[in-house]
Amino acid sequence: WKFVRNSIGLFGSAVHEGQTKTGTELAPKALREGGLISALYNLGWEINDMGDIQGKNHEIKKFKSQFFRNSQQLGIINGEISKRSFNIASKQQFMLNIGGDHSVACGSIHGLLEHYGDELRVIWVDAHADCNYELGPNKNYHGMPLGHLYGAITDPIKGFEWFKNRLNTKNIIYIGIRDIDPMEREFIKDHKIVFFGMDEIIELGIGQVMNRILKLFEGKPIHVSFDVDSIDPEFAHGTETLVDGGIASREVHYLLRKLAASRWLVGMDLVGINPLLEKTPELREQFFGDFQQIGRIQGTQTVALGIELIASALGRT
Ligand code: 6HN
Ligand code: MN
Ligand code: MN
Ligand code: MN
Repeated sequence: WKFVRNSIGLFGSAVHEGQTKTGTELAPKALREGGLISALYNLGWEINDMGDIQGKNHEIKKFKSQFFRNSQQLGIINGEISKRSFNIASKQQFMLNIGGDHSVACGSIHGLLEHYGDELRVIWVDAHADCNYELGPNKNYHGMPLGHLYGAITDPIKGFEWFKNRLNTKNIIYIGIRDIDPMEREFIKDHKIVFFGMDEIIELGIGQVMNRILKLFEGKPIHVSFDVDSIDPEFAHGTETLVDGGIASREVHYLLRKLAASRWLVGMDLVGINPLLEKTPELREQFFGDFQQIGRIQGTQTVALGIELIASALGRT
């Protein structure tokens, strides 16, 4: 595999249909208005901005589903995301998918699997394991995309006719998980999925965690699926599923800088930002975050942090 490390294929997935609150669909716009594009440009990237996929444009008459909320609509949206993700990877560009809730990672990873095949490695940074299947406790697909990609959901789902790729459970590592449903716990145990939960991060330190992960994934194309609820609510309050005791902001920046420095990182989802749930909704202008390198950014606390996280993953030193 190879990809040209100077070009980004970027799109927003303006989607909230994977859960019950509105707001995550506003994140792509908020990140753009906050200065995301110029931040990436200032880091030396060429940007192919494909615009946003709008969840609400897909009009479906019947929403009733035996599987999960908005299943047909999410199938159509993720089919579109998968196509874009595959096209970007085929052009050897970095795939940047701005969510949206975490349901949009189904499509982006599916598209990368189409191009990279079994070589692809995934780092899932999240408070949650997102591998519910059958009926997840809440019937929300944002808790299920990995269950689906692992092949644990076997029934055909209307809207997902395009879905065919599988993610081998050996090719994923979790970081930051601390709120796991019983079904997920069993699944992770049975499949011996490698994870670094909060206890492991505290006991080993994030430096040792990253050493181990980069050794395991050495030389492979890596995709990072980053849910902002992995971060401690102190630093990222604007998200639906807050879980206390999370990763500190300096540690997630370190994690992403390490991935950038490896030069194996080929894709990123940034998901879970909900500007409507922000504790302090006033826009903050940030001048303290490497002003010269990424320029001026602004947004709510979590939006501004989101831009900074993407910058760290894309080579800010
Ligand atoms: N996320 N495990 C819970 C559920 O509803 O299945 C929470 C899922 C959270 C999903 O944060 O992306
Ligand atoms: Mn969510
Ligand atoms: Mn998630
Ligand atoms: Mn989560």
